Amino acid sequence: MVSSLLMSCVAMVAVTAATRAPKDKPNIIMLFVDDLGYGDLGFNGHPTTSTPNIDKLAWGGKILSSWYSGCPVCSGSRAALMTGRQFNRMGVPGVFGPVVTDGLPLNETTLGDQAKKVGYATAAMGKWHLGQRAMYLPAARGFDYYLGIPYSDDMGSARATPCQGDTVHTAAKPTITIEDLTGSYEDMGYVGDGNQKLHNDPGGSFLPLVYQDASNKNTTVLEQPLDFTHLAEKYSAYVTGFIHEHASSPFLLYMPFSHVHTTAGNQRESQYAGCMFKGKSDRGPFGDALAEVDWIIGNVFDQLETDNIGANTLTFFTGDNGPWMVKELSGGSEGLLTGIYAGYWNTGKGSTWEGGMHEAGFAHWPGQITPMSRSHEVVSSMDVLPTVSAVIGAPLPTDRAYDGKDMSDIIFETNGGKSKHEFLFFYGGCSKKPMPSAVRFGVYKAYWCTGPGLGGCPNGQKNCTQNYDTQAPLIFDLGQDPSERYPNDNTYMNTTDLQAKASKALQTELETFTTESLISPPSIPSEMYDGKAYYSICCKRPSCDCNGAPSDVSVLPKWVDTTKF
Ligand SMILES: [Ca+2]
Repeated sequence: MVSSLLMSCVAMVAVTAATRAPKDKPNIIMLFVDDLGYGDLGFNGHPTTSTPNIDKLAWGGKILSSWYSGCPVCSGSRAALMTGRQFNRMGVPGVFGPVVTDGLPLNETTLGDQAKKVGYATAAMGKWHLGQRAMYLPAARGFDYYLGIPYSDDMGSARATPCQGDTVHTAAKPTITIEDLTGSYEDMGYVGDGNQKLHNDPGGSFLPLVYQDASNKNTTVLEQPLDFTHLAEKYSAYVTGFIHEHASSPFLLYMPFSHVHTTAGNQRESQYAGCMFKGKSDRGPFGDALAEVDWIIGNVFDQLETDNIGANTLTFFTGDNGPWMVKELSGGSEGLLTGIYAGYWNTGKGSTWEGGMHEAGFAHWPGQITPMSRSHEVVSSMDVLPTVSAVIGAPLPTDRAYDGKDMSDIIFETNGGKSKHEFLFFYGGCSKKPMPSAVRFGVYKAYWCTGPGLGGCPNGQKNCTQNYDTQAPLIFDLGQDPSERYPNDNTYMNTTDLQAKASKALQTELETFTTESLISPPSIPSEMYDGKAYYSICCKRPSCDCNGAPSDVSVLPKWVDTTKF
């Protein structure tokens, strides 16, 4: 009896990660960097940024050089990634403000929900940005754990404790207004109805760092306003602790970085990094912030190696939208995706020009994905959910339309390695409902309108949006012309045939695409203060300013190194 018990204990111990077959419920890591340009990374040719860990992963896997985001701004892009569906199909606006009543509709199935169906442990780190009310935060949307800033870095002021040698201690004040934060998004039509309300909610003034555990669904405010200087150490401790704790069973780790989005105006240079990286990059504060992202990613992959689960882990990397051009040196780089034909330089974040939506991307899985390989087949962030679902064996819901496609053939080089996107439509930017702005088909991209990125037309120009006849869209051959310089050039393409093809696809899209409206759920008791409803995240009413504290590390799981908090 004793010996048989002993034997079974030994057998249990032996079933560790190292012995799990690589394709048996592999771990999934999704790396998602905020406002990262196509040209910002070492592997894509930036001469001075330092991204050795990201570059090593890209080269160790398959670079996906035609990866598109689902929306040229933050919330729409995340909604598309989390659900595999076009953001406007769900009624999600381009951007949710920090005090809104609505979020990603509660009947949507997220990547986390898919992983939970097949028994995965799930964690999210960083910028969620699909609604800040508890019912919309990760712990209610398929993630067991969440640590992060629930929206953009600039949606509230923050602290940044000084590093040695710093002469400036950036304080949280002055308070910024919701109008300051969402003004340029509103100008571009990216803000939904729920964002127009509740402007007097003080919770939007100071960035919170929150922790959630799905087992109790409590949202604990660890800091408000949070400290940017030590944020990366906390993120790193949390994700490496999660990996180690769950090394012997399958997990999904979603890492939408708070970096490298610009901050509110009270931070010098509108970027941040910890003391290891501050002032170190020749690329300046943006390069410092990106180096810190690379450091966290390096720690994650060191942890996989320590736990001997690298071969059990499929990783995707991309950005949520292109660089925010009007932020100048504090924003990212489009690289060669400049959209020269526009005649203005603001062709990044917020626009459907290539610079706004074409992202750096790769897939990495030692032993399953060919190292040093590359494909320019069209993929989308919307493909992640169907692809991961196929890989982990989680059936997709059958009661809804999916815009994303399983990209397994491309990353695993099966069935000719082709994209399943015959037509990939782009919504947002210059388009007015229900029209898409543009479509990618094969090497071509057709535009029914072109317009500038967030911040509008450069040089005080009133209107630089151009509309094109539905039958005669502007067409570029991106195979030969990634910088979009020579549209409708009949020397290289039969424009008439291509326009007819795009127009026919548009007609089908308009006939079949449906959109929904967001519904704001009623107030719940925890949202009431002094007889009035407030929806923001707040450490302590009425001011929501706790001067950084409280940092209640006792709520963190035992696998987090709380000395970093
Ligand atoms: Ca973004």
